[in-house]
Amino acid sequence: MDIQLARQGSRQSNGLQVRKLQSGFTRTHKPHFSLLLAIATLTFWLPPATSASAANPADSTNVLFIAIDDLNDWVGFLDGHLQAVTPHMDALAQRGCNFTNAHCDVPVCSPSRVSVMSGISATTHGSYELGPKYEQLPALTNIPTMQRYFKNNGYYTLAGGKVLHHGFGGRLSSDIDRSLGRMRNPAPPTLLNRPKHWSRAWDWGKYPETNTKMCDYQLAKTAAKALQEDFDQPFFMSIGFFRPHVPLYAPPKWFDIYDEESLMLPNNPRSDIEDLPENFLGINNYAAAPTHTEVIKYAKQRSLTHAYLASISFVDHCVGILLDALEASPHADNTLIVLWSDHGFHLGEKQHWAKRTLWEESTRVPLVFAGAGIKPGNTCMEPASLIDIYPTLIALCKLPVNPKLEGISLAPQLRDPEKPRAQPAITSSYAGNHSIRNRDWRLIVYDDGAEELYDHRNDPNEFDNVAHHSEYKKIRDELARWIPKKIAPEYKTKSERSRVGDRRKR
Ligand SMILES: [Ca+2]
Ligand SMILES: [Ca+2]
Repeated sequence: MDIQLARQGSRQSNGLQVRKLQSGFTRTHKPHFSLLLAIATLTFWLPPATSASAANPADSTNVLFIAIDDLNDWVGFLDGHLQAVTPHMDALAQRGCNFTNAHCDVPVCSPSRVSVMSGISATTHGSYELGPKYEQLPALTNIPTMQRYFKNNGYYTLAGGKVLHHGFGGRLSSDIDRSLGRMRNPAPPTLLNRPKHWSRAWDWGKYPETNTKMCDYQLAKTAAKALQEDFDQPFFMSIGFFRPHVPLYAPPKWFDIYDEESLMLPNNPRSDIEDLPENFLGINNYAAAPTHTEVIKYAKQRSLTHAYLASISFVDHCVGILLDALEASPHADNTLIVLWSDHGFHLGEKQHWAKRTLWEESTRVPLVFAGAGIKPGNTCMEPASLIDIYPTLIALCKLPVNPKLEGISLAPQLRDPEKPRAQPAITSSYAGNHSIRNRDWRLIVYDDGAEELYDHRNDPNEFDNVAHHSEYKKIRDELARWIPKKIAPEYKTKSERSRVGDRRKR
């Protein structure tokens, strides 16, 4: 029998009560918070560096930038799945600021990463899908990547794994001073679980036998070693982990920490889709993800959910290797850490799998700042966007303001997590479709005028579309003021323009 997830459990809660629910997590792996707080207060609440270009790099703030691929809110420090085992990321969230209402700019890998690394929204750069690389987008010709901006301001840049979707290629190749490698995780010689006619990417299971064969693990170890070095300059290290992106292969030990039969499955009543416009129902996920009908037909929901959670716990282990290495390094006290995922992930909610929608499952992401200069033990429920990372890091490291950026620094919320943010988090999926998410509400508008409106104070699962309830018109109109006015059409490379058909439809 399906068990309802945490968000369902908090349906009757207001924002404060939701937070109470979060703090109600009782995990044996959770560190003793009061002790952690005391240590963190002593160790990490240091005055920010005075200048990135200071003669002594010890006076500057280093950055450890950790990107995770396709990780939704199924982590212990958010309220997405109460059984998720993520001790290392939970500990990081507790020693820093956990933005519980953070959202991607675009709910798909490549454009989301372009937005993060450029600080520019898709409605300006025009990439809404896999395809164009950062360096191919005309709108970004004069926009330095975050890494390039730090490098130009005296930083030594290291990067490994999946940071930009296609890596730092072309004119971006010199943005990174040292590569830490960009391998792929291994795949088994034969299919493990997927029905044969499903996309090749959608297989999952216990493979390989050990962590040492996984490139995410190898990357964590390589980065851990690099963190022990002395650098002549402050460093900006970008690490991009591939899991829990499909295929969901991970060593057996990560599957074995969950009991598949008793796993909670998302509460996704068929009736939920009855009050939805058709626009993003059946959105095709680039023809890769299975439909919910297919998942149910082959009875794969439970084992896919298991594999997703196993992949999350595996990547949490990799994050732990990095954080332990930093803690043991000469840079423990003057390194700022940011951890984020490029977008969320559906596992059956609204009869959907994977991403590209404008609902909470697709847009909501983990976002944590911790380390040098960050007050520990904070939770911020104000809306935040991933495009805010770039201006935030600049502010925290005291680099010159980059006036071209479209995000807004989160530094005020890092000082006071209750400080209101005027701007909601805006997510766009394909040109002309937007989600506007503030502290309590989500408005979705589609390019044909269809709308959805959700009251997150009592409907965290977005079950009840109240867009057409007249009593909420004022709220709707307030949110609608934020709908982007200038919307860049989807930019397609030459080879993409030659493709026929609308990839959005199944
Ligand atoms: Ca992704
Ligand atoms: Ca509904």
